[in-house]
Amino acid sequence: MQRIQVNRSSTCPTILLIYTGGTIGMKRDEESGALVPFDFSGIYEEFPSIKRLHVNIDVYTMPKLIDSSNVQPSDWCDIAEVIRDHYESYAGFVILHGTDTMSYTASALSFMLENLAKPVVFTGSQIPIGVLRTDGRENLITAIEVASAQIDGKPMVPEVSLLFHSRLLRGNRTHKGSAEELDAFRSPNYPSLAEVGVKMVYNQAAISRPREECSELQIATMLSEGVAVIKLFPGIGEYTLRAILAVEGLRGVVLETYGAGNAPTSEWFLELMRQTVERGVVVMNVTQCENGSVEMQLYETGQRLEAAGVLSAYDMTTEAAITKLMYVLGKNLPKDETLHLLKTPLRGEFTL
Ligand code: ASN
Repeated sequence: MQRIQVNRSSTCPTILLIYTGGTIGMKRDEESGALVPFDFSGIYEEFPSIKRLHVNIDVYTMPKLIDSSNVQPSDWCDIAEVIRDHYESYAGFVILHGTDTMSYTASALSFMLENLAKPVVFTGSQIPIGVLRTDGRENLITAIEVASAQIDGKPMVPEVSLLFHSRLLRGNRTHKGSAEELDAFRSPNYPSLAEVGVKMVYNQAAISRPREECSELQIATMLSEGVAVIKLFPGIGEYTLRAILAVEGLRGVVLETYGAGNAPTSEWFLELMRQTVERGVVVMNVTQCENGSVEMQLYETGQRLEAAGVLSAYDMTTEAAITKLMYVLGKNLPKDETLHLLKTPLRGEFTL
């Protein structure tokens, strides 16, 4: 892997910019006119204004720059390892990532980086950085500012966050909500960690801080396979559902239900859920609604699901629920400990 030191001044904080690919890294090749990956080691030449941030920036380019649609859990592990290997040398980290799966990576990393006490800020862009009207320049500059910001000599945002357009959001609360708008990310059930306007206004009460006695950063790279998402719809076929749930190696299911966590009360459906849970598969209930929380006690349709052994994911995004299942099941703990971790907010991913 390549690591380029761009600049260093002992009086400024130093952050590590980890470049993984995505639209933000694209620039038009002058000869061919095609969009090609931009070399971020030339960041100061390209954007001299970055020097005014008084931040030293080292650039770490991942060996294979990818469109984020190609991201796999092994890529999350590679990013986690880069952070771990360079953790002590940097005040914070900015991850340049494609927007399509950025919420999945940010959610996964929030769980995988155990005892994190420094900022890890994800950003990207909808328009390539080499295009005049790019949103990447502002996103990049603001993400660098967040990763290096301090309060009382400590990092301002010591958690995994996602900076896009005019908001800094908790990574595991995000969802890419627009394929076209520059304001592309939503945090449906949690307030912004900061609003980016004329000033950066941090929402101190919403930012999570490590405990005083926080131990060393550990990374969890054992992520479970066998996780599936099932979205309910009126008319979902019994045989389809049976086939999905019968798949070999299935360990966890994120069930996207209606409203406050409701599902059909037909006997075949509930019996199938019961059998699946009895087989040891964890089923987590996430709402299909854009915002709000699962509340299985509210209606009979939710109560029956709870009685079948389905767990509430409260107001978690599907992205957070999938990656949390991969992370928790990857620990291969006894059943009661697994359930305890799933029912506990580990990184502020849901509100009870
Ligand atoms: N397909 C791109 C990606 O996710 C989209 C983007 O970054 N805007 O890598």
